[in-house]
Amino acid sequence: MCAVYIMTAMDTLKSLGWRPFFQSQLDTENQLTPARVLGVHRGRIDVARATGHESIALSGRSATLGITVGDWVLVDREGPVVRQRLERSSLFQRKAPGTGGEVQLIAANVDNLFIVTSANRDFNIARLERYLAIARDAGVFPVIVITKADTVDSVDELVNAAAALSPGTVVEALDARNSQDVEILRPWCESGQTVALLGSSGVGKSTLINTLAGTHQDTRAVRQDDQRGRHTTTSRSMHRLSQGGWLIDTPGMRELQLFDVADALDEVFSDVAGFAALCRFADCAHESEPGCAVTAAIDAGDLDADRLRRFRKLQSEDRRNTETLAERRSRDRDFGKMIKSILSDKQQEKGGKHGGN
Ligand SMILES: Nc1nc2c(ncn2[C@@H]2O[C@H](COP(=O)(O)OP(=O)(O)OP(=O)(O)O)[C@@H](O)[C@H]2O)c(=O)[nH]1
Ligand SMILES: [Mg+2]
Repeated sequence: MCAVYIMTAMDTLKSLGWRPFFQSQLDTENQLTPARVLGVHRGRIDVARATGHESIALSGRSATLGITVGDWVLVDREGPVVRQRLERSSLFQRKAPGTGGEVQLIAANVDNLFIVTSANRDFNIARLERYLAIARDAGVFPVIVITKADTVDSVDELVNAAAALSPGTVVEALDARNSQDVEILRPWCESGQTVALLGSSGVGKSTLINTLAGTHQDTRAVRQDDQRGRHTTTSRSMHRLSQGGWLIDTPGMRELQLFDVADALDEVFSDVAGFAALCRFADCAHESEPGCAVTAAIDAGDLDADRLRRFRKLQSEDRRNTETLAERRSRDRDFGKMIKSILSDKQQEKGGKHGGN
């Protein structure tokens, strides 16, 4: 009877996305059970355990664990208290908008990413390259989904342009409201798989989830004049597909700044990086240096000058943000050290007083 229960619980965990990677982090001694974070609110999280769903308040130490949607946490078997956050298999994060140099977590433990764009003015090659770099960096499989294919005569040109961006890129064009069309995405949302959807406001992320999962999340028409969305979705949430995996909806983000993704950029732009490796000088800026293989490739028509320009733009944004964030981390570390030393001075003072008494 007990063995049957354990198998059922394990099956439920697997369907929640549980993997050997998480299992290996469990300490068999303690009385904690794993739970998947489905939603994060101010001071609370919604989780799913093998035994069902619940909402748990975060306070004290659990409030400092930096929990995001998709995370696995360990919860007390008896009471609803979060004790630990497990190491993540993947993480989406961005530099928070503004100059503060803060990092904002988007989603964790994601397997596949639907990069959603629409067959209208939202379609933008530079934006797709940015999202592809984010996917590579997070170690997740990207699928470019072009929605609103029903609104244009032919979507082939857009599909070809997107497919040419990086070797092996999968591109699907569809009407996100049409249940037959979205079936093409099922192979990436099988049981136990977690898929995050990223894309500008109004491209149809929530619509796609509603059609795939049969849910009724709010969606709103884009503005007629510029086709822009209205930021209808305001928080991240996970949605279950019947007999399938999980979809994470996210609000359309105006700004998705890169940081610490230099290697991922080299992968996405492997064509440019490949030519650059042939330049005579290792630090070639691909401007007017002799023996520059990149400018030679542009002259020969083997490389698009615009692609090089976009690569450089993303590279310099990445370098700038990486520096800002490193500075902030170092400031935070110094601040932490200062607080520690003040506390230890105070403790010593107290110890001195007690010693004197
Ligand atoms: N014709 C057509 N309309 C679509 C398609 N996908 C979405 N829409 C419409 O586009 C509008 C915006 O869709 P949403 O799903 O709210 O977009 P979203 O990406 O979730 O937007 P935010 O929540 O603001 O980030 C809605 O009116 C949808 O009905 C599509 O494939 N074809
Ligand atoms: Mg939405």
